[in-house]
Amino acid sequence: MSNISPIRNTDIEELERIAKRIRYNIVKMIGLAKSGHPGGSLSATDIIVALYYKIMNHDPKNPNKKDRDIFVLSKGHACPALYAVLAELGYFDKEELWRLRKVGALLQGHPSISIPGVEASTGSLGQGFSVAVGIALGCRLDKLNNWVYVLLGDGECQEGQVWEAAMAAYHYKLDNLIGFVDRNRLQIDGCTEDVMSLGDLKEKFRAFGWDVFEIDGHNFKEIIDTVNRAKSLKNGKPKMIIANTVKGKGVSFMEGNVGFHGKAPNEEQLERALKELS
Ligand SMILES: Cc1ncc(C[n+]2csc(CCOP(=O)(O)OP(=O)(O)O)c2C)c(N)n1
Repeated sequence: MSNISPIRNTDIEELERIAKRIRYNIVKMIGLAKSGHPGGSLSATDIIVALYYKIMNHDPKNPNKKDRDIFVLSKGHACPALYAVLAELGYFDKEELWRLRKVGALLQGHPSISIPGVEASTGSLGQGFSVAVGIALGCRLDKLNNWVYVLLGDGECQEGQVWEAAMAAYHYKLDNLIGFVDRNRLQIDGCTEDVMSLGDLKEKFRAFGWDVFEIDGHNFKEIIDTVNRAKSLKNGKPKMIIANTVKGKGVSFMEGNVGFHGKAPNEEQLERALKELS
C-alpha cells in the first residue's frame, strides 16, 4: 500500500504546474477533435492529477502489477483529463492525444480497457461506480493490500445504479474504496438542482453507511490530506469525498458555462483558451 508523505509547498506548486499543462492538453485535444467534453474534464483535472502524481501506487512501465491502486473514471465522458494524465506519465505515446476521436485511433470519446492504463470501460453513467465496487470486492477477496478510487459526476448521482452500488459497497464493508463526487453543480443541460435536485449529497451517502468528507476539489492540499484521513479509517466503511469544483475550471469563458459541457471550442476560442493556459 502506498504511503503518502507529508505535503510540502513545493509539491503543491509542482502539482499546480502539472495540472495547468494537463488542462492545456485537454483543451487542445478536444479543439483538434472538434468534439468532446471540456467542462467536466477541466473540473475533474486536479483530482485526477493528485491521484496519479501523488496518491496512487502505480507504475506506467508495469501497468498490470498486481498490487497497484486502481482508478475508475465513472464519469467516462471526462476521459480527456485521464488521457492527458496517462500520456504525460508514459502509459502511451503523447501524440495519440492529437488523434482523439478519430476513426481507428487509440483514444475514443469514452475510456476503454484497450487503452494502456485504463482500468474500466465507462461512459454509461452509473456503471463505472458499480464496476469499481466489484473491483474493490475482488481485491478484498484476493487479499490485496491496495486502494480502489472512483470518480463520479454529480449529475451521474441521479442514476439509480449509483445508489445500488453505494448500498453494495457498505454491505461488503469495502473500506478499500474511496470515491469522489465532482460536485460542479452542472450537468448536460443545466444546474443539477434544477434538473433533478441532489439535495445534501453528504447526508445521502452517510445514510447509505459511507464515511463522507467535503473538500474544495481544486485545492491539492485538501485533496491529499482528505485521502490520507480516509485511508486511516479502517472501520469497514467505504469513503466518499464530495469535491466542490467549477465546471470548465481554468478557462475563463468555460467556467460555470453549461454550454461547454459537451462542445468543443471553435478556432478562435481554442486560441484564447490555450493562451490562458500557457
Ligand atoms: C446512462 C447515461 N445517460 C446519459 C448519458 C449522457 N450524458 C453524458 S454526460 C451527461 C451529464 C453528466 O453530468 P455530470 O455527471 O454532472 O457530469 P459533469 O458535469 O461532471 O461533466 C449525460 C446526461 C450517459 N453518458 N449515460
